[in-house]
Amino acid sequence: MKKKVGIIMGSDSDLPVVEKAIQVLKDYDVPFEVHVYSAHRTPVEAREFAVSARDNGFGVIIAAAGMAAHLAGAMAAGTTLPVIGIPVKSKTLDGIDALLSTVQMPTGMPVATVAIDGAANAAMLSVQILAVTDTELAEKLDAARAAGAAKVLAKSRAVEETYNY
Ligand code: RP5
Repeated sequence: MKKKVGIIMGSDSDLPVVEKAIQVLKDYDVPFEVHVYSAHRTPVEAREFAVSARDNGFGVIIAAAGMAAHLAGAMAAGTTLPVIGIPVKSKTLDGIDALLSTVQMPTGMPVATVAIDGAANAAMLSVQILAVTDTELAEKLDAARAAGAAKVLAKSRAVEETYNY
């Protein structure tokens, strides 16, 4: 049975960012569930998700939140599954508030924090974690890396042809 990725966001207003993670997981054919649970507004549901995640077939949790972003930390407090935090940019502090709230976890409660609004990388990292025990997924990752490198080298050739003298 393939492990699922749990994607939790603090508000449906985080969806425009979270959709980038959803797309990556679809691209890799990784099963996932998406929920809106807030560390502050619905702490009971958030906690229940975290503590039952391993038994419910999840292998990784991605938590996206903005402002005083305690969601990823709350997930980490409830499970020993790997938790990836996405700090979501807000209007007032450009996401620095969420970045610091997500990344500055106490020892023993790690959250792997990606860049502000870095949802695609959060999903990539979750795929890489699942690929530790999934050869097919690892091969897909290798193929994507090779395709990405080929694209960059093609761009390099175009620049070289235009500007070298
Ligand atoms: C956070 O507060 C959410 O993750 C969201 O980024 C932010 C604002 O939420 P809304 O007021 O838009 O629901 O908890």
